[in-house]
Amino acid sequence: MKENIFVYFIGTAGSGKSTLTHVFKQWMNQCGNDAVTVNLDPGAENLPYVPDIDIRDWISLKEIMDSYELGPNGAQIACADMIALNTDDIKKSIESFKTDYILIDTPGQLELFVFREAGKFIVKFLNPNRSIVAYLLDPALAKTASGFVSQLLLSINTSFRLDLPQVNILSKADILSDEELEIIKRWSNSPEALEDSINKENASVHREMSEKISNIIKEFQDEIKLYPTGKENLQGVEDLYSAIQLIFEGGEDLLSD
Ligand SMILES: Nc1nc2c(ncn2[C@@H]2O[C@H](COP(=O)(O)OP(=O)(O)OP(=O)(O)O)[C@@H](O)[C@H]2O)c(=O)[nH]1
Ligand SMILES: [Mg+2]
Repeated sequence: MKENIFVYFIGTAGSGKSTLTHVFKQWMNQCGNDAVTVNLDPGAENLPYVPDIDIRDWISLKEIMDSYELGPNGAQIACADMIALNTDDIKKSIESFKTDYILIDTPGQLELFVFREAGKFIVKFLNPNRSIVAYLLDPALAKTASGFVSQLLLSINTSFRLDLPQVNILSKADILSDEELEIIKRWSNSPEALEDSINKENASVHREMSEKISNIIKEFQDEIKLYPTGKENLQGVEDLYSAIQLIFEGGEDLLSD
């Protein structure tokens, strides 16, 4: 068996991380591949799946709020740092599964995992060499050119912070009309089309800043490869899996072992 791959599902609150973690595992199981799910969100309520490993077994947001008299946001920050103290247990738990893929559902607010040192620490501790970020762009926030750019900047920021291979996903693609999906695809294929749309959208006072931001995006990627996914019919998951396999195994399928 090859060394396992850690996939971190990261995105803004409500972007579909937990759902995609679930859908990805379903797809893996259907294909006869082995995967385990890890919930790293101590405040998660009503997860769409039952995690194989659950940070809530070690840390409870409610208990932290009560013990330290913190509000939900302060408690989330305290929890984010406490997760790092439990990585040894989490690692042992993961190792007990002997699986191919570890699907990690990160906390609702992206900044808890991406901007705090605890996130970096967890990645390095679990496996720095076989980890990838599956970054979810929420279509509800990416329908306008400026919204799309803001989402891309967060994606670049995540890449800058965690310094891991990264795939960009357009989650919940099923809520977009065909026309909306085409426009977003055009923006991702052509920085010029994106810049053109930003210029049409923004008042001239913003134009100079928009150009500078567009240049940053161009420097990172000439073409932004976006993987649309949707929870119905496991839409887009096979392409996402192939992209991850390509990065780590040169495209070789697990089943070919
Ligand atoms: N139509 C549609 N809705 C989706 C999809 N994925 C998620 N949703 C819905 O979007 C909402 C948020 O989904 P979650 O998977 O909980 O998102 P999340 O990023 O884990 O949310 P937090 O952890 O709370 O930040 C839920 O109501 C989901 O049912 C999808 O592919 N299609
Ligand atoms: Mg979630």
